[in-house]
Amino acid sequence: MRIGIVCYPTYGGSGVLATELGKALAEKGHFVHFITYQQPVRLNGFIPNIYYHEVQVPTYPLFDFPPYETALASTMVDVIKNYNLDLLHVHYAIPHASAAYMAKKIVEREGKHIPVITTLHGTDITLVGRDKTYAPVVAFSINQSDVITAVSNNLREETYKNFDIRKDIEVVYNFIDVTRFNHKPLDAFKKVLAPNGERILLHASNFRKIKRVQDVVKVFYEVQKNIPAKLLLVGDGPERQTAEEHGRELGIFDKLVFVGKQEQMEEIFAVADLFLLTSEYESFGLAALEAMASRVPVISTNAGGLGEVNVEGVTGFLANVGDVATMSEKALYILKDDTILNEFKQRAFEHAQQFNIDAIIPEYEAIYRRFCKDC
Ligand code: GMT
Repeated sequence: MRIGIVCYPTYGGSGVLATELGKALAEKGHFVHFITYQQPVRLNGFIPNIYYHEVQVPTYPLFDFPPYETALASTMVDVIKNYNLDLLHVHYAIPHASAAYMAKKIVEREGKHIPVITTLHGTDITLVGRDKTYAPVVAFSINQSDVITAVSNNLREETYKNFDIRKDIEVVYNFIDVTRFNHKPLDAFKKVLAPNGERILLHASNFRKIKRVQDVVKVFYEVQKNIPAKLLLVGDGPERQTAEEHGRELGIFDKLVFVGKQEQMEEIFAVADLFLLTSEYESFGLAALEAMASRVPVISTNAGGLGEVNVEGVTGFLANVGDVATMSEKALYILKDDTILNEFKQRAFEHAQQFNIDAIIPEYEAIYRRFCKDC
């Protein structure tokens, strides 16, 4: 099949997921065309049947806001026509679903039907998309998609709650390549981080408000009072400074390791003992799944779809948003005892297998085949 994929090319979960999907589809012999404003971060290395089309947004003195969506729709039209695409799969509704609708209507006038599959990822529905400034266009363009998918049951429900959607929303869970995360810890790396055999707690995110990184620091504060521990914080964003400040105020800054944005997450997960995800909302929590695939148990909130990924008492524990006391207590329960920790590690790894790429890619292919019977 000839598939156009539209996504955000940055470190966010939706872009990572879309890029990994495109790479996996290409490996299965499909022709995949990425249409984005920048090379997707995970699109590293040459794969012959992957094409990357950069959306150029010309500036003009009149434009305070260069019209990205128009440039995106025009690029989609070019790629559909030049490569005779069979379908478009857009990730994150804003502005991808509405740009796809525009492109679809343009090529329709020239006799070409292009099915649009829209995958909803989270904040496109629960945060940004709900904003009145965007909501009517988001609802309209989702309804115009030929297929709508959501990455968890919770996000499906949230979408129905927040928008007047008149179509079925199908749940296709996020996935990971379990072989990629099945790494042995690098001893040298572990020694630098935790020279005295401290437990390593890990948080990775875009440090936005919704992640409540201050709760990660608070949980760690309680943990390090009881056992030798270090906290590794990966990623960057608006709340990083506040988290650093919080660490200084609590007098534990020397136990915090902020490493900024990193690409080789599998090396990092491999040295961790526990993953902390204290978000106010997560549609799914791809980072938690990556941790589990790396044999790292998870302490998370029970917000959104996190309960569909992290299983209470099996792969880790869940607590109400802001309930630092429970999260700390459960973290200590897991970390205090080697046997308990190893049991959680093993179960986290086993549970992650059901989200393996091999199981999920065929679900997307089956959706595509509805529109492309003989390709
Ligand atoms: O919030 C983020 O981490 C970024 C955001 C994105 O769209 O890139 O993530 C959302 O999509 C991910 C992939 O489907 C999910 O795993 C995240 O849970 C979701 N984030 C939120 O719902 C806040």
